[in-house]
Order: sequence, then C-alpha cells, then structure tokens
Amino acid sequence: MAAYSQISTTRPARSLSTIPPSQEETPLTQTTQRILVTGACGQIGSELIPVLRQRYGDTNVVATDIRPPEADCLKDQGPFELLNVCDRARMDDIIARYAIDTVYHMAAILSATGEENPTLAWDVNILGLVNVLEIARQRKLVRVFCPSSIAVFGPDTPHDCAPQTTILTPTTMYGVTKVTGELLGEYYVHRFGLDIRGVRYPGIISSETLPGGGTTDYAVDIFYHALKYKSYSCFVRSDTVLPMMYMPDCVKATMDLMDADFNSLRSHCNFNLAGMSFSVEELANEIQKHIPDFVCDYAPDFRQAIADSWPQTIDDSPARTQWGWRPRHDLKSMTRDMLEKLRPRLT
Ligand code: AKB
Repeated sequence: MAAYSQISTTRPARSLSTIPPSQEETPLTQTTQRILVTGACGQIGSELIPVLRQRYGDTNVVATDIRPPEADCLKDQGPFELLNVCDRARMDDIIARYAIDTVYHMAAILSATGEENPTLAWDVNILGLVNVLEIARQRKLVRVFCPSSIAVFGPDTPHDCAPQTTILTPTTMYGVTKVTGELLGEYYVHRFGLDIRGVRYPGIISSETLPGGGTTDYAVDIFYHALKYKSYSCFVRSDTVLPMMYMPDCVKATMDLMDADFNSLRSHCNFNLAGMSFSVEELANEIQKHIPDFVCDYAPDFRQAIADSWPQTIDDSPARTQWGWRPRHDLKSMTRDMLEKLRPRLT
C-alpha cells in the first residue's frame, strides 16, 4: 500500500465524485494529489518521478512518455503509459482513467533539436502544451506545471543578471515556443482561473539520464567523456558562460514552486531560476582537480550561436522573494557529486 501525503492546496481539489470506480480502492482525500508526468523518460522527468512517488505514493504518479522507459524503476514502481503529447484524445483518456488532478508537463523538444526540426519543436511544444491546458480547463485540474527555459531570452536581453521581466526576442524555435508557452500559461491563469506554474530552467546537469538535443548538453557530456576517455571535444568555445543548475536543485525548485501559496505569486509561468554560471574552461579546470590528466578541446558548431544568444547570468530575485527559492549547489559541490555518482558506472 502506498503512502499518501497530505499537502495543502490553495485551490480546492476536484470533487471526489468524479473519481472512477477503478480508483476507489485508493483512500483519496481532498489533499491527495494524483499526478501525471509527461516526458517521464527525459532528463528531468526521470529524476522528478521517484521524488514525486516517494512523496505522494507510487500509484498516485503516472509516468508517460512517447517511448517506453529504459529505467526499470519508472515502470516497475508505478503506472507507466505511452503518450504522444500531441494526441489530445489519449492524454484526456489517461487523465480521466487515473483521475489525475495535477500535471507536470515535462515533454519538450529542446533548442538544438528544435533548430534541426523547427516544425517538430512547434508541434510538440505548442500543441502538447495546448492539449494539457485545454484538458486542465475542461476537467478543472487543480494545478499544472509547465516549465520554461532561459531560451526565452535573446540577444536583446541584458547578458548579465538578466531580469525576469525583460525583452524576450529568442532566436531559436525552442525559445519562441517557450515564450509562447509562458504567455499561454499566464492567459489560462487569468482567463480561466487555472493554477498554472512554471520556471525558466537553466542548463540542467545530472547523473542519471543524459539530456538530449539541448545546447547546454556539453555540461553533462563532459563528465562522461572525462571519466571514460579523459578527453572531451566541446561544441562551444572555452569562454562560453551559461546559467546552469544541478539536478537536486532543479527538482527542489520544481517541488517548491508547486508547493508555494498561489496568492503569494505575482506571476506564474516565468520564474527566473539561477543556480550557478561558469565557463566551459572553468568547468574543465574543476574536473581536472579530480582527474588531473583530463584534457578538453573546443570545436564550436551551430550551437555556439544559440549559446551566445542566451544570458550568462540570471536575476532570480522574484523566485527568492515570492516562494523562497535558494540553490544549494555550486560548481565545486556539483562537480564532486557528479564524479562520485558516475565513477562507479563508467570506470
Ligand atoms: C537547452 O539547452 O536547450 C536546454 C535549455 C536551456 O532549456 N537545456
């Protein structure tokens, strides 16, 4: 029997009479959450789900993705359903069948893949989001998490300490979809009274699932190559500085924003989130402290222009003041922890 967390919500939970008979063995209360996660097999989804399952109970967290999971825990510890987020009928069916009241919409095409296939990025990122928002409106879901990204920024945004409210002129299709997504989310909050929330993730560094198709992927790849080959050829210049965050902080930020009192939020879908900012050279130097014979060289490709269009550092004071955001990891602690976690698997 799974454990059920009691968490308070600032909006009323959905009426229990809407729960289908198949779910009635679960002792639902007004404060229980039944969660659906899209993009469950991705870099963030795969680490968010175990934390959600630990908190809300395995059977209350439905993992979904367009492909079957490689990690056994995703399917063995709780429900898993195949879902293409562009398929609204199937999404609606899953949400109804499991009596879902909360969605973490993590499925997305990232910046580099988006430049290779812009229409795919538009379809997945926009149609997928509209499907989630429309189902949330029709089924009166309690809360939806729709992440955004530093990709909303562009060359006209201040490069240092980019404010939350600023000029958003992204040069990538991914960025265009994320700006649109933030506006759509905010629209559904004000027009339909829904509870939609989201942060602008920086590059996320993690040890469990490789990122795929992003510009910031080098900050993860470098660890795998350092341990396996003691060398890495980086696809952006050594002096490229981007905002980054270690996965434990990413999961904490996501959970903290979802726990925040709705009434304390002055905006909902566009929270800047800073963790750490460093150049690739600084990262390589930090890794060399643990692997002295590691060498990094540089062969910039089309992703350099994307990186150059994003700010180097972020002002996240609204997240800090409105819902108490504080990162715990810096370059040093992240590097040590990444190497400790990956070394036994790679060497
Ligand atoms: C990417 O590089 O596309 C992503 C992001 C910053 O959202 N990691």
